[in-house]
Amino acid sequence: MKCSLVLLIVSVIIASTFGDPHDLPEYAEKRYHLEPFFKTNWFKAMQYCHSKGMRLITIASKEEQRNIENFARESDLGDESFWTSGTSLGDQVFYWFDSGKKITFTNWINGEPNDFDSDRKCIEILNETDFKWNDCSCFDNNKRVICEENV
Ligand SMILES: [Ca+2]
Repeated sequence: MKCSLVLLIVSVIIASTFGDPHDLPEYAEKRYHLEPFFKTNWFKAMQYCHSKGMRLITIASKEEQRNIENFARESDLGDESFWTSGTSLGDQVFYWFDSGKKITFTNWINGEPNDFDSDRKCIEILNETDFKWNDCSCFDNNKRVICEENV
């Protein structure tokens, strides 16, 4: 009896010290994968992530933005741009392709999106602009791919 009481007290102390392991911020629930060997267009990027059982990145909050920035910086690739799953293909507004959700949190470069010729329907993030967003042609072949999955 004494032993189980001590065990219970220790359990409560551990739980209150370390918290519930499921109670993590949203950004901590994703794992990222950077493809270091090729650059490609948005469609191939999407296909590549799906082939790995992952998704092209979605940035739904400030925390996710910061997490992806840190991840991309750690890759140490220098000035690069990276595809996100953000697009306005088939729509008049930008949405996250994999979740189908309208984009609410944004981090555009000043003056963006500038879709004046209706040809810039996919969202890239650029190292050189502190990972702010730009709408560009989905057919640009010069961007890197970051995939994500839930953990
Ligand atoms: Ca643009």
